[in-house]
Amino acid sequence: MTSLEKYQNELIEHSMAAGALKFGSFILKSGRNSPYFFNAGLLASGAVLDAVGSAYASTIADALKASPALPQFDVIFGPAYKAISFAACAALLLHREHAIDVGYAYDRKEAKDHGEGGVMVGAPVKGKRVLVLDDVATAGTAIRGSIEKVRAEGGEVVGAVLMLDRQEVGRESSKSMIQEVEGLLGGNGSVVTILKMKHLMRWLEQNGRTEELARMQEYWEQYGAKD
Ligand code: OMP
Repeated sequence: MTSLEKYQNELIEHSMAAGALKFGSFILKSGRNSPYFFNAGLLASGAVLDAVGSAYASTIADALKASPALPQFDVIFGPAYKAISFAACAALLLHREHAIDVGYAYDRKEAKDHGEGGVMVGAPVKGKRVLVLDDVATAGTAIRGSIEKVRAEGGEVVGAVLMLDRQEVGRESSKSMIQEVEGLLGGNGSVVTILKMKHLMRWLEQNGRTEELARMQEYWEQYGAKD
């Protein structure tokens, strides 16, 4: 793997300093015992959000220019709770650093039955091309839920952007989570990520953290999605 982009390095360093990225022993939602855990809820200061927003914005802007490209979109949707602020920062930094102006929307976990009502807040998604933004994905359960929510509101999901793809194989399918979610989006939809497990391994290697790297390698051999 080639060297890390500046924004990837910065996001890892901020995440380590904030205690959001930890190496050790952690039981996941899947029951797997992982040598690392990423708690995006701890990315919680102005400086850190600046790095997070910048990393999302650079990943999105690069993907819009890539081939095959991330399709053009009108609105970023960040699901409650953690992704709400990240989606706001991504929209802000897309505008400030890349001159791309898109809408920003999020949902409520409980529907409001008065005032404007409903579960969606922010830019309307009905009839719009929507990019779903989320933090960590393992099996893709959360991201699938977000796609359904946007569709239920009449939006067309054209892609997704993740902070971290843990690159794990599912229990029932030999396909990676990314392939499965892209399949759900149809022909043109694509899923892009700021970081993958392999980037974290590269960072450990660059920083001489050999013990942690060895444990990551072991986990990768057991559960890594090698596509
Ligand atoms: P999926 O919905 O299976 O893709 O997993 C995403 C969820 O896993 C997150 O919303 C967290 O609840 C949790 N998680 C992390 O936040 N960080 C990790 O490093 C690993 C997990 C996890 O349990 O797999």
